[in-house]
Amino acid sequence: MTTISQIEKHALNIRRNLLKMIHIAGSGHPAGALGAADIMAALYLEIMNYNPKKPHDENRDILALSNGHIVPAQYAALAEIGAIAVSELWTLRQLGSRLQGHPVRTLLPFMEITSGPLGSGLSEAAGMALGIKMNGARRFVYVIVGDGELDEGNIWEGAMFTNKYALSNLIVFVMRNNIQLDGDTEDIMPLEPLSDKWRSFGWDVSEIDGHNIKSIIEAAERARAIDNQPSVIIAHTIPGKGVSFMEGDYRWHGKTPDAQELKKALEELK
Ligand SMILES: Cc1ncc(C[n+]2csc(CCOP(=O)(O)OP(=O)(O)O)c2C)c(N)n1
Ligand SMILES: [Mg+2]
Repeated sequence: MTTISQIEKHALNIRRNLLKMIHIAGSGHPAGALGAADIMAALYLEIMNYNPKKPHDENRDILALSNGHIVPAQYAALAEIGAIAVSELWTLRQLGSRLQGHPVRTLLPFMEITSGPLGSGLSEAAGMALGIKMNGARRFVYVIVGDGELDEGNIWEGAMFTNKYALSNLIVFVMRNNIQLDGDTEDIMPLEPLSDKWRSFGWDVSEIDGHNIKSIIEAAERARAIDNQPSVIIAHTIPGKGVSFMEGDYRWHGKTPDAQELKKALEELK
């Protein structure tokens, strides 16, 4: 078993590496990725059932990243578990690299869906969860969606479908960081009361501090124990978490840190 403080160390490495990657690439989305680092670390180091050496194991759990723009956090997490080499991280967004700016399913092991166009990941994951259920297998499909991504109608189609088939093997994490591309979510398209919306679609809802590793693990355990409906975990997170000048500021949604900013950020992430 991995301890909480070990997972926190992995989350710190994920934050440091994803910022370096985005800086070298000259393009990327630091705010959401930094906010998702603790959940990525908890999923790969503790929550999910898989063997890093066996991506084709038909009994392992699945993580579908629907808000594909935060994929540097996932690549960095895959490096933490040894599924890819740290040196490969520095090829982000280069021509011919397996690490494109948004996930490409066929390029890397453990990339379950191709994403980037927001809104489709939940529906794709629901199809997988239904297939798993029809096969009578015990596997979980975890999905990460952004809060701004919830503006996409397709999310709610997926939510209805998942409820119709009572896909209790599907667990969604909503990155509730209150920002999207060019503003705060409640200014652009108000989502509240968000829990009530999911509940009215037939989902079990929990809300957690998405930076508290213990809370993340416990919420996933609770969700796995529910056997008659899908679960959503609304994870309250801080965009840019860990870097003072990025925290809470939507302008870091898709802005690359320059050399000075990277240096300052890495000094803070220790
Ligand atoms: C269908 C579609 N429309 C627009 C975009 C452009 N886009 C990329 S990320 C983003 C904001 C999404 O908000 P959220 O999921 O909350 O991301 P965060 O800013 O928190 O990282 C938008 C509009 C896209 N990728 N796909
Ligand atoms: Mg957001």
